[in-house]
Amino acid sequence: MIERIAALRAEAEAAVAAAGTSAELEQLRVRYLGRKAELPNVLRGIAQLEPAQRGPTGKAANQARQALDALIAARGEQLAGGELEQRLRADVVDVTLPGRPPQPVGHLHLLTATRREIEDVFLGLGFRIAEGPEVETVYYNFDALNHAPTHPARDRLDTFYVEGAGDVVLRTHTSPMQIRAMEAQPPPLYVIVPGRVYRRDSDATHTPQFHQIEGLAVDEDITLADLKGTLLAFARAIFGPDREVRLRPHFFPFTEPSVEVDVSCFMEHSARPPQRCRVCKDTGWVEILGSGMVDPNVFGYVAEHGYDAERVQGFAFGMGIERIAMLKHGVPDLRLLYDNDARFLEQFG
Ligand code: 2NM
Repeated sequence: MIERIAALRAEAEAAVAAAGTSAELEQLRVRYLGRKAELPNVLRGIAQLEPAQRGPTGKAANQARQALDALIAARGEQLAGGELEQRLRADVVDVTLPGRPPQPVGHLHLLTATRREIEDVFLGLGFRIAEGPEVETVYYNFDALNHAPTHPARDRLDTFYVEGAGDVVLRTHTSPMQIRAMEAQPPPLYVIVPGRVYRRDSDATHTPQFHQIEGLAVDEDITLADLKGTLLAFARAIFGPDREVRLRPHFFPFTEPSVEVDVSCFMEHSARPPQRCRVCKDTGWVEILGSGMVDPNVFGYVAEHGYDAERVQGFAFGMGIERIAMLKHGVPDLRLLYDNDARFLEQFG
């Protein structure tokens, strides 16, 4: 009997050591230590043995059971630990992954995306971005920008004056911030100023509030060629690498000479002669912005900040962000940009 116990014990020990899973181990526990197993049966039958054999047999069977118990418990912990590891690895949740199905996250408004696109072009050319107040003084909005006292834009029918505040207006362009930028920093200065501007205008092509980006470069030896090269780089970055620009004489109060800048038409013209091109009316050119060499009178207003009109020159330009966005994306009506109709906006994700 003692030999049988030893054989059972050895067999069970080998099986337990070889068990690969907790479930397998549980089957072994039932087989060797369960109610109907051989070893517990031996222990239950001790009383029927010869008195001389009861002691040694009972002792061997007890030891075998205890040893197996301990072995199964130890192996069980080992297996459970490994299985937990595996489950943790398999069940890992990466909370940074998009949901399934992916949830729509929205996108920037066309005007914001266009502003950033334009900003990126000029950042790449070495300009920095400055933003300033939308409520301005007449001094910054008109006087320091060389607007004559009789200039029509000063009229109360054209500009929003803040009631009871003296000479305070909603800025009609972002140029006042360029005067502030010059006051804050001596040349060389390369700055663009994006932002909201306000004019008393409201029809199919004008809203009383719109967005501009203006630019100003002041340095020694700045010429009209620098202006043209800069705006050519801009036009190609926004409207395509094959674009050309052309300058047409114009008038602005703060620049002399002043020009309007056209970009060569970026529409496909080949396939449909009977209809006129919607973008360029078959002229081949599209107006995109106004520009010019900074009038020395403007530097006169910031002379004490290091802007000596005998030493520095500058070019400046201004464009409507709405116009650039509409041209580039073929938007037929300005009001679409402000209606907040998702069916329109979602086309520009
Ligand atoms: C334009 C056209 C031409 C302009 C001028 C200045 C400043 F500050 F230098 F005087 N800022 N912006 C300018 C010149 C703006 O917008 C159509």
